[in-house]
Amino acid sequence: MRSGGTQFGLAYLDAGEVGAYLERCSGKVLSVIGFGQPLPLPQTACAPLWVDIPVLGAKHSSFEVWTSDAAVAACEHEGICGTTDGKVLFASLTLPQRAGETLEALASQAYMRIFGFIDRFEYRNLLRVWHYFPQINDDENGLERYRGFNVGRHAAFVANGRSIGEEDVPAASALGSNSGSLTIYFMAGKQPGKAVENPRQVSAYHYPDKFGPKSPIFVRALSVTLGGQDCFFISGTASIVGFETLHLGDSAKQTAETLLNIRTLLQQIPHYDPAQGRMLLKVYVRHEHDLAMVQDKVRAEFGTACKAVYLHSNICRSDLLLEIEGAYFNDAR
Ligand code: 3EB
Repeated sequence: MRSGGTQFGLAYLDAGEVGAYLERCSGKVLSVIGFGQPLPLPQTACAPLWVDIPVLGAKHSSFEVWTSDAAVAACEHEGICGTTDGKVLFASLTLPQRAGETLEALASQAYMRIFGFIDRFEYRNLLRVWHYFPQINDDENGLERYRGFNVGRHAAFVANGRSIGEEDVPAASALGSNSGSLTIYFMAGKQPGKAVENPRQVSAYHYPDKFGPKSPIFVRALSVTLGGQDCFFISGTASIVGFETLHLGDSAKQTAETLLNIRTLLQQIPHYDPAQGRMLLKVYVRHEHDLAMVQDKVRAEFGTACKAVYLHSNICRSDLLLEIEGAYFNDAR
């Protein structure tokens, strides 16, 4: 970060760094999401969100902190706490799954509440959404829970009159957590972003129904300028070409394919320059024993200037062994 002020953007911090960082960015923190072992944190506009996914490597916790270049105010509506800097709206919700209730119904309720929230504050454009829930690959009433989630998300988009095409669809990721309920956090804008799809992949919202009765709703990447930063949000990216998973059982080849998919997205940024800007990654690895291999390949691709956090998580297709999401920031010209 440049000296003399907070920038719009993202930092991944460990337990030894996050406290001082939050103090320094006081009044400009949009959102704090903790992974791994919980830790007491300095007060922010909304309470930090916790996601029960273990952090891989030497550290026990990792903190995802979104900050603004401008003053941040809290905004609350129907039990959802959010923050805004006048350009983006951040918020999260955690919905417990009660006995007899399906994840499909819960996903639909969650999205209806999200749409109500962003419409209320007039940040109607979802830019980036993160979804976490346990037992993502388990069966629920004859359907994999991730697939049920997709049915519910789809129903809410339809009920809200949102089109399922590039103009209304955010970048996203959906991963398994170890415990907890359905946890979603999101960023919405006054202005829409620009969707970027991957020519090597079928758009997720056009997946055939062999992957579930309703397609997932996300774009592969989204670019938007916020707070003087050109931002490029890369959705969860995996070893999928066309619509099929490639390299079944081969985590090294899946990693290479995933990195090629990310490279293909980055190539669509006008004037992309890997030597400039800041790249951050969240790498979700299904099997802990793949960590060193994945780290080596990610470092070879992006170098040491790229901050990467490694999490031990189930991926939304049972044959996927890893998934990588990213964010790239560059000073807007
Ligand atoms: C894929 O490419 C992998 O359901 O919101 C990646 C990012 C994936 C987001 C979502 C799912 C989602 O299909 C899975």
